[in-house]
Amino acid sequence: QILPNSSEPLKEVRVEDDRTGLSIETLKRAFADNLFYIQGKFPEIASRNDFYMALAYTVRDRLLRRWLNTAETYTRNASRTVAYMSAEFLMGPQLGNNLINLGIYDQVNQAMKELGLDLEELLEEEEEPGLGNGGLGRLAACYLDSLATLEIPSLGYGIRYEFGIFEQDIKDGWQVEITDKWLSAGNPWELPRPEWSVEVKLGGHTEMRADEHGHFKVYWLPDKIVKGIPYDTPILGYKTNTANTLRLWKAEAVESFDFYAFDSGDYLGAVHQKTVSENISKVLYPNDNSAQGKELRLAQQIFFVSCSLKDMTRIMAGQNVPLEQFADKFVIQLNDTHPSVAIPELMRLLIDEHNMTWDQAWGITKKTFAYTNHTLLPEALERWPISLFGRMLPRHLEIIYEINNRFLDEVRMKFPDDVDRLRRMSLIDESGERYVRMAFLACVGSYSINGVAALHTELLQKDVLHDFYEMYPEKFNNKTNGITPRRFMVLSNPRLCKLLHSKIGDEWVKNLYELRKLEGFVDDPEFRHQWRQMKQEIKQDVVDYIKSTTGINVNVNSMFDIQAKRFHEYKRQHLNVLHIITLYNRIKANPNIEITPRTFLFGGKAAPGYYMAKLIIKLINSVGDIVNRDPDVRDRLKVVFLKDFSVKFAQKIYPAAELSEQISTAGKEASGTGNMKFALNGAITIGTLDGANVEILEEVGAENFFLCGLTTEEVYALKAKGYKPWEYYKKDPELKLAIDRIASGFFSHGDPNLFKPLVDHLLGNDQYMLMADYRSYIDTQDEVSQAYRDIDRWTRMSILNVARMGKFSSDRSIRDYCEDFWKIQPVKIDLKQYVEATA
Ligand code: F55
Repeated sequence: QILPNSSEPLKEVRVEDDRTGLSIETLKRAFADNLFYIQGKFPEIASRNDFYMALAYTVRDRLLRRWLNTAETYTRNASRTVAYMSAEFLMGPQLGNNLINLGIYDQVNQAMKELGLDLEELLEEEEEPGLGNGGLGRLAACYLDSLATLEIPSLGYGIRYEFGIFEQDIKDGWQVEITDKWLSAGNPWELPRPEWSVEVKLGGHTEMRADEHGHFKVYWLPDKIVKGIPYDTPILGYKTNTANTLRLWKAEAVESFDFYAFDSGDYLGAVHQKTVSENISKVLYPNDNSAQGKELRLAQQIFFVSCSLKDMTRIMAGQNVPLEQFADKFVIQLNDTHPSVAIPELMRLLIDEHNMTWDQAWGITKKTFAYTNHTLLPEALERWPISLFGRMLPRHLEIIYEINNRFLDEVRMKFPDDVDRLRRMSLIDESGERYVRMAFLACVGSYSINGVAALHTELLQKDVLHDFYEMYPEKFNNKTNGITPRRFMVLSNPRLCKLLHSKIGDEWVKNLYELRKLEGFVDDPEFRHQWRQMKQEIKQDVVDYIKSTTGINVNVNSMFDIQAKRFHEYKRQHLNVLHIITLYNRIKANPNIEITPRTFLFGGKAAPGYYMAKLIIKLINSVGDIVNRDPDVRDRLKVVFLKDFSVKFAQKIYPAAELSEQISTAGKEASGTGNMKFALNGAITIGTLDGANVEILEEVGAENFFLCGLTTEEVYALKAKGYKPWEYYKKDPELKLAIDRIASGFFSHGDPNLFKPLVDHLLGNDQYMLMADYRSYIDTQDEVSQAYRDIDRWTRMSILNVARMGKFSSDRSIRDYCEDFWKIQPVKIDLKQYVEATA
């Protein structure tokens, strides 16, 4: 019973227009009101941040009505709900996106203008929540946007890190990390919900004891309890009334001060306990594609997963849905294995805390979870040392052992007398130190297992999860990633949108396949002219930006050749560098050589502990120092490292790109999503047959894509027959010269030691086969340069890339998830005045 029992029925009360109205006059009034009553400022003394906050609250008020209507509808209908569990949500700035999705960007722009303020400047003011590393976290954010846009009841569950991904500075060409204090100016988009706090147990031991009926039961006696406090952020769909919730958990000590240790006089001990608890949600681990096996990381995982599952049982109780129907009420999507301890945690909750039998609990669990794998790299597959796992989660380890025993019985039944298979498939790796294999646990405990691009899913089935594919072929399926066109087109590329609007309207924002209509204009010279004009204007903005932030002069007529993504050897930013050096060497050999002017832009962070990735950043800056200054180059080549790549920054960069570098070693990049963002904004891809590149090529056509490099099969075959990078180096004079220039110290003030580790890697084992792919890459780049000189051909390719990107909307991905295995339908939200209780 939510409403008080009273003889007087509750009256409907109209919420003040100032909190809901969308007219320019109302927006201005509401803005002034928020500046005064929330920021406590009058315009003359208000800072830009005060203005930003006042506007953010004005927008939030308008979201709240939709949010509460949505929550009320879901509660009333006890709607089936997707719980998207992810250790990362890389949301990006919220204000602009909410203006777009509310459909009031132009009104607010006008309102601000009339108040003498510049909306662009206010948007710039927002500190983005960098609660993710890269692709995986950004995918989660795109999916929340699509879920809300498609009106699917959903909740995002994660961690409210106090410090998100570090801020990147460059000092003397090296990456330097600075802590990210995204909360320091306050976060207007979140609402704390302390009344829904939950407790999470950690450590201790288990005991078997008889209950009051004489039945034996396992009791877990933890040695630590932490409290999780939910912070909710509304996620509004594009031009719908649906506003779903992102619920992030902050860790706190159970009782701040008055616990046992304090009573016994151990004041500092008590304060220490508080710090230990709060550490759990303190900082995001800054590694992408590598799992570190750190204790605090496991604590983060069980913390947010346990909070979220208990939250789900609370929601069910509130809607009078019995726990037996857990799998009907919720589907839980696991964003990689980071939340996969949810599987034993749900078992524990159902068995230990709700007295279900094992079979009952397992039946529910197996129907609840679905697992998305994001990587084939062995170093990124999570494994927890048994000792560490058992110390923190003794009960969960027992449950995992039991799951494993029953699972191995199943395997034995299906594949009799195959001892090696049992060893390979066991949830416990016993080859040396014993580990829990989280990907295997996720496979056994889920009804669906998906990869994130067709090639990736195929390789999962053939390779990393082959045994599981043979065991459970019906569980495997592909869901090619997608990106939201709202943020990565409508918000970030207004010039392109205006041009599209004039030709094909706006339907494409909700149905990206509508972009196909552009194909009808590709032969129209006037349209092509407008297209080029548009690109030129966007590039000019970036030229100005680079000038003001780095002092480097960039030629607006040069080709903008961009590689922006996390730094990793498999992504091969250094292959790109070898191309730059090759062009430079050609100029040095013949200063009058005809060369297509290019600006090489790089952006991205390296994991702080990843030495080789940091050395590649240093190499880019070192090569830039030489190339950018050499008078022989005559400004035909420029190399710019754009520091601190983020969602906010990405939105500026993608629209300006002409060439998109997607050159990972075939078979290594699960999907990639930057590749989609570039192409959707009219860049042409130079890429390998890896991840979603394969599907982009298929969609845009081979004549609109620059393909290079070995295929996955060729990579495997070459490895098998014995790969000798040195041979490629010896045989190719351009490659040899490029490497020699690095090795000799030419780019390091004569110091041959600086880049030696990199050179040794490349000529030694060259794990990612740069040497093998060099020639193909360079020749393809030469074709790119040729193509760029044919302005009409290039423009046509650019238009056709945009026209044929429909498949890569995250709306398509989410629709596929819904139809294939979430089995969940849209719920329409009526916008009515919210009912408020009054005396
Ligand atoms: C973060 C932490 C750990 Cl322990 C492991 C991996 C990561 C991480 O950030 N992974 C990641 O971003 N993976 C990427 O996921 C994208 C979305 O599916 C893919 O497009 C991309 O290929 C993949 O590398």
